[in-house]
Amino acid sequence: MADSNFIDYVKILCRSGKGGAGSRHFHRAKYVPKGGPDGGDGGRGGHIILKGNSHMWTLLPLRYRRHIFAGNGQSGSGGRSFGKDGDDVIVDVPCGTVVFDAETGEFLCEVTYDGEEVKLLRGGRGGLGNWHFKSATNRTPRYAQPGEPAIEKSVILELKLLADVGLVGFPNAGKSTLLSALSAARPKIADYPFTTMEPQLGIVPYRDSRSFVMADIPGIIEGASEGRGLGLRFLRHIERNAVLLFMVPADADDIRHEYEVLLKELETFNPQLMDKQRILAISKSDMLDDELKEEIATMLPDDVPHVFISAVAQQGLTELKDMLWSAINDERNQIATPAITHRPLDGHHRVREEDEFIFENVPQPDVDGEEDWDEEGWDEEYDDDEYFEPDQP
Ligand SMILES: Nc1nc2c(ncn2[C@@H]2O[C@H](COP(=O)(O)OP(=O)(O)OP(=O)(O)O)[C@@H](O)[C@H]2O)c(=O)[nH]1
Ligand SMILES: [Mg+2]
Repeated sequence: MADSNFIDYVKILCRSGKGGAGSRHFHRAKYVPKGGPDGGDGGRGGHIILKGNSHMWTLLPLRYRRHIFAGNGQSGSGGRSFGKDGDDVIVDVPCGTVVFDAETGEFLCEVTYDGEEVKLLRGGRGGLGNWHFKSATNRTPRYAQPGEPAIEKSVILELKLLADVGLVGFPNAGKSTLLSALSAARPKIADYPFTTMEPQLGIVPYRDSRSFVMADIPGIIEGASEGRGLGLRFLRHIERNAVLLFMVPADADDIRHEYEVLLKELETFNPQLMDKQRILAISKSDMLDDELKEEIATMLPDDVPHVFISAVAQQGLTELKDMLWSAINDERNQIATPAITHRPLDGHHRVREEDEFIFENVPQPDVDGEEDWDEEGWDEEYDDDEYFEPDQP
């Protein structure tokens, strides 16, 4: 998958900025023999902020940005001068990006809509300068706070596509053909399994210039939830869809069984997917005559509405769009509300080729980073233990 443009998983090392040290300084001027403490406060370290961008649809730009470091705050100085705040880093991500801790797999945050800003790592606060510590009993405090340390974290960003309708079916069910018949998307179509290797989005025009978004994901096979086929990688893209359109081809041996296998895979992957509204489309029904359709209809599961379609012969497509549209607009299925909880990543999510791709042949970041602090005027005299615990006179 290394050549692909659709990247839905990246691992990045992030570090917020360290707070600048407070200054320990005394006012000195001609005829002012004891000017008193006037050391200013250190500046705040830069935050790392994620920002939703609806023009992005993959995490590709981040694949080549393995380290994201915010600026450190500068130290305060005499005359109660504040140190400059460190520069924040704003990282554009596609809507639907979910962030996990790469060490523990714990869910950290998500970005869902355009323009939404989420603070991933907070910059360290700057230390207070020595003039804050002057008191009646100690008029010449010789200490100031150091800045708060930076936070460093390795994170995994995962993209979960936000589409109204997700196509669910075995390989070769005709999913891509349907997407190309309904939208301007031109996915590759062929009569062998796993033609589609990465998700595709298409905008489906509907009556009165309304439209909805449909996602074609790679075919699912039995055992996909355990990683067989291309399954697991892509199942997460249907977590965020309002409606799931199951597709079983008319020439399947047992339509009901295929539907149940698909359902079972989704349930094993994430039981919450069972709460989504489903529609069953019998694809390639140009191969059926009316009599056969009636016969098949009696054998279909009755907990799901069904429709016979043929993308090639353009049959049943209007009826299908009507069904999808009313399901999408059903209040219970609005994308904004479904509370899908992002389960923590487990071990086998993390050990993947992408990790190697990112971290192979790349010099590991300088984690101790002492020089960095010196550049920004970090005062060696203070150690972190001293923070917020100035010696009392
Ligand atoms: N007769 C008929 N054939 C169809 C129809 N829709 C798709 N096909 C054929 O079925 C085969 C598979 O179609 P695709 O759209 O690539 O199937 P897919 O579900 O996207 O398959 P994967 O991407 O491999 O998961 C192709 O040879 C299509 O021409 C249809 O409505 N009628
Ligand atoms: Mg396909």
